[in-house]
Formats: sequence, structure tokens, C-alpha cells
Amino acid sequence: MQKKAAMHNFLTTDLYAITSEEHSLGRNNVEVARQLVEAGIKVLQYREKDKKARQMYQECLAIRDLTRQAGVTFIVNDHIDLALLVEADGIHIGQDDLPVQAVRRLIGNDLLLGLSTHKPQEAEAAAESGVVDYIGVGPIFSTATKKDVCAPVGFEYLRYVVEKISLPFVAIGGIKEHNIAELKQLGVSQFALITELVGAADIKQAVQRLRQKLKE
Ligand code: 3NM
Repeated sequence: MQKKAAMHNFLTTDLYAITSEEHSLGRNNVEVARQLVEAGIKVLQYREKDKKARQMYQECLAIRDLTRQAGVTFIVNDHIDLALLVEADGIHIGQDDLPVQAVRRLIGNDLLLGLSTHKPQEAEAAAESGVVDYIGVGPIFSTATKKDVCAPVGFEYLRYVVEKISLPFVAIGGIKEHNIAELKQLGVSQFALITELVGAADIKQAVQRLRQKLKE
């Protein structure tokens, strides 16, 4: 997918789905991705912390196929090699990963580069770098899904990003059906969710209910 099209999916007000097999009720990542794509998700990130490279490669290849056919923006978390090998649309990294300038040198200009941020200085640095396409902002609410995550940043940091940072951003961390509308009112248009989506017994229904909340 062209970078512009990949970004277009990203900019529409909607859900940003992230995989996590341990929270997927016994379903594997590829099956969950298939259900998310069938439910109409437009941005999907492959995130898997405890698997061998070979297995992640196979899963990413399968998910790349699914997402390409459906015009879904496919982003790989952390693994630059995997993102390049499967021709993903983007890579998402954290503050402890390689510097964004170095990553940009590796991936070239055609892939989206996303960076997790947790405080104003990190958002400012991302914006000033000139190489980051979007930032993650979180955790907004408390979450048990990410093991090494910092304490929730609440709305204060979110408000800061809405008002002061010109980069597109995606809110993350503890986002659920009952709090998503509140975030939209604060100016969020992309909502990244793990457990609320991959941990739903009926993924299609979960997507529909969350989207309904965004319309209200
Ligand atoms: N990153 P859930 S919070 C992967 O703040 C991740 O950067 C975060 O999972 C950050 O939707 C988080 O189940 C976990 O709360 C999000």
C-alpha cells in the first residue's frame, strides 16, 4: 500500500487493533486478525512479545496477505526485520528501541513510523525529529496488558498532545466500550485497543459496539 493510503486509514476516526495471543481466548493471532479484518478494522498492528522469530514471520506473512486484500494498514510492533520482510505498511516502536532517526534510515521513506510516548518531552522530541508519522499516547487508563508500562498518564498528557503536538496520535491503554466516547470528546480520533477487541468472545460485535459509541 502507498504510504499516503496507509496514513489515510490511520487518520479516519476509528479503532486501531493490536494483536496479543495470550489475551485472545485461545484463538491464534492469524485467526483473530482474520476476524478483525472481517469486522472492518482499517488499522491492525501485530504485537507479540513471547514468540520465536520464525513463528512471528509466518504469522506476519499470513496477516499481510489478509490485510493487503482488504486494504487494511498493517503495522508491525518492534521487529523492523519482520516489517521489511513481509512488506508491512509501518513499524511501531517504543522509547527503549533504536532511535527514530536510525529506524528511519533502515526502513526508508515508504513505511509509517509510529512511536509510543508517555510524557510531553517524548511527544515534543517525536515531533521535532521530523521522521515520526504518528505517536502513541498512553496509557490513558490503567492496563494489565503491557507488562512494563508506566503508570496511567490520565487525561493531562492527552490534553497536552491534543493542544500542542501537531503529529497524528493514537490513544492507548485501558480503552473500553464505557470510556471511549469520553476520549473522543477530548479530541481523540484513533483508539488503540488490545483486550477489548482480541479478548472479545464476538470480535465483530465488539467492533460494532465500539464504533456505535464513537458515533453517539
Ligand atoms: N502500550 P489494553 S498501553 C501496548 O501506553 C500498550 O504505550 C501502551 O492494552 C502505552 O487495550 C498498552 O488491553 C496496552 O489496555 C494496551
